[in-house]
Formats: sequence, C-alpha cells, structure tokens
Amino acid sequence: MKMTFRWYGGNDRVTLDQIRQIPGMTGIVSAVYDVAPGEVWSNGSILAIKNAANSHGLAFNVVESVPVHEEIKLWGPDAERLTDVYCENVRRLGKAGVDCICYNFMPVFDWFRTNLKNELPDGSNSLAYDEQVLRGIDPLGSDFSLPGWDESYTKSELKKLLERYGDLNEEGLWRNIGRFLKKVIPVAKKAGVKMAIHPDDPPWSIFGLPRIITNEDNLERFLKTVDEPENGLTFCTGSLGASPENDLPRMARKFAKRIHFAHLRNIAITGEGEFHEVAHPTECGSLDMYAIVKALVEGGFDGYVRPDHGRMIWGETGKGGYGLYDRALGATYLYGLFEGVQKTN
Ligand code: DNO
Repeated sequence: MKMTFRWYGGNDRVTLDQIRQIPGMTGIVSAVYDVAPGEVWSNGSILAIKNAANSHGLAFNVVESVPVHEEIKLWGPDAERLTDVYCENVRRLGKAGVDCICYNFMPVFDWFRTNLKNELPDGSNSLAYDEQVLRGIDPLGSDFSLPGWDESYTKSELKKLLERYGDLNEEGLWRNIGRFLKKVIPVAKKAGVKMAIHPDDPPWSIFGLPRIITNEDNLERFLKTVDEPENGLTFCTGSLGASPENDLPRMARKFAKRIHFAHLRNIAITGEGEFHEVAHPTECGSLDMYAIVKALVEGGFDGYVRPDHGRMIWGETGKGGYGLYDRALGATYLYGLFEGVQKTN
C-alpha cells in the first residue's frame, strides 16, 4: 500500500509543505487543470507537477482524473479522435512516471451532493446527499449550481447535452465504455499505466441519466469487458457504500487484485437515498473501515490509497471535502489500520 494525498496544484490552499508532514505520506494525486477535457496535456504541465512533488520529497505516480469527454460517453461523431487524444495523454503520463490513472464514466455529472455544508452535531460540516431533495432539483433551472467540481457548462450547453443523452440507456453506455476500453487499455499496457475507473457517486441514476459503475455485478461485468490487469478499479468506499446493497468487504476481497487505487472514507446512511460524510473511523459512520482494509490486504491489494473527503474542522474553509485537517487525520487512521492488519496477517 502506498499512501497518497490529493493535491489540486498551485491554487490549492493545501500546500505540498503541509502534505509532506503527514506521517506515512509517499506521494500526491493530481492532474493538469489548465486544459479542457478532450485536449492533449502538455509535457511541460505534466513535468511541472512531477517536479513540484519531487522537490517536496513526494512522488507523482497517480493522476485523478484524465476526464473522459462526453462525446466519448455518447460515442458521437468525434469519439474516435477524442479517444486517440485520451490515449496520447496516457502515453505522456506513462513516460513521466505515472502508473495509475483514475477516471470515471458518469454521464454529465461527476459526484453529486445536495448539501455542501451539512452541519454536524460537533460543529464541523461535511457533504451530504438526499434523494428527496435531488428529485426537486431541475438542472436547467436558474437556481441550479454545480457542486464544486465543475462550473464550465452554460445552461444551453447543459440542455443540449442532456437532450443528447435522452436515448442512451444503460446498455448504450456499456457499449460505449467497451469501445473506449478496447482502444485505451492496450495503450495503457504499453505505457505501463494501470487504469482505475471510479465508481458512480452516488451509485444510482440521477436526473434520469444512466449510471453503470454501481455494484458488484456491474464491476465484474466491467472488468470482464477487457479482462486485463490494466483495466482496473478505484475502490471508492464512500461512493459504493452509499448503497446498502453493496457489501464492501466482500467486494474489496473479490476485486482486490484489480483495485489499483483505493479512496477510503466513511459515510453515515440516514435513510433511503440519504447519507452524509463523516470522519474516517468505523465508529463515526455506517461502513466498517477495518473490515474493508482487512479484505483489501487479505485479497492481495497492492495499490495506492488516499484518504477521501474529509469534514471541515477546526474552522477550516476551502474546497468541499478537500481540506487539510480531517483528511490528514484520516490518512493516519488508515495508515494505522493497514499497519495493524498487515502485521497480524
Ligand atoms: C470526488 C472525486 C471524484 C473523482 C472522479 C474520478 O471527490 O472522488 O470527483 O475524482 O469521479 O474521475
């Protein structure tokens, strides 16, 4: 296991000087943020991240994310060309020493929350989701704003995009992801890069759009689509764990060898389709973090780990889920779980 920390680059309030002081930290997880999805990343931008990390004693082996253009998910007229661009980014990253790329295949919306500042009883706050609230939201309405991960769509672009997805059902999305994987995985293999798809968050359809990276059967189907080690998973416990039907320790054990990246965090499920994020330890939420780590280790997991979303504590403000303090606490807790499980195995 290699412990890593997400870093959003020079504009991140959390600095590399701070990250390097977290015990057990080996590297950062980052991306090139100055180009739109579907463009080639410059070697200069990639190297700048690597040099910044290395000069702080940290590795840069993991990218999150190389975004998949919507045209690819829809497999529109420009999909082949955009997939070639994607492959070029995989090659460039491999050359720069990146060996794990996280990405997702969620139509239009990445992770989604209905409250970005949910007050917790102890005075901290975290991200929360409530399906009832979601049902009342019109993404094309004037008061709709995207939750922190993307502000780039205009209303008319969003409208067009949603219309284009109108006819695409889950099977259509499976077909398109298959086309994407068949081109990308052989390139990743040659480049020495493991691809790690991120599950859909939450792991069910939102706004009528299809979502397929959601449960054990679908993860299995996904892995079989191109049955190569380079076609792997990001095991995000907070995403998959939002559905009580997902037995996370069982899935962690079963897929361990194809899990290249683990996003470990806890959530509290408070009702049907309703949950909020909590501190990492098992006792704080609904997920058994010890059982998950044990299953990963015993299943033969040997990938990267990062603490995922933290709460905002001690008065910290900043990018929802990505403050310093609670993620740092999470990292040391997770480090301890791994140490305990590894030493007793
Ligand atoms: C949220 C993240 C996701 C993730 C992408 C991967 O905090 O886990 O935005 O980076 O879905 O492509």
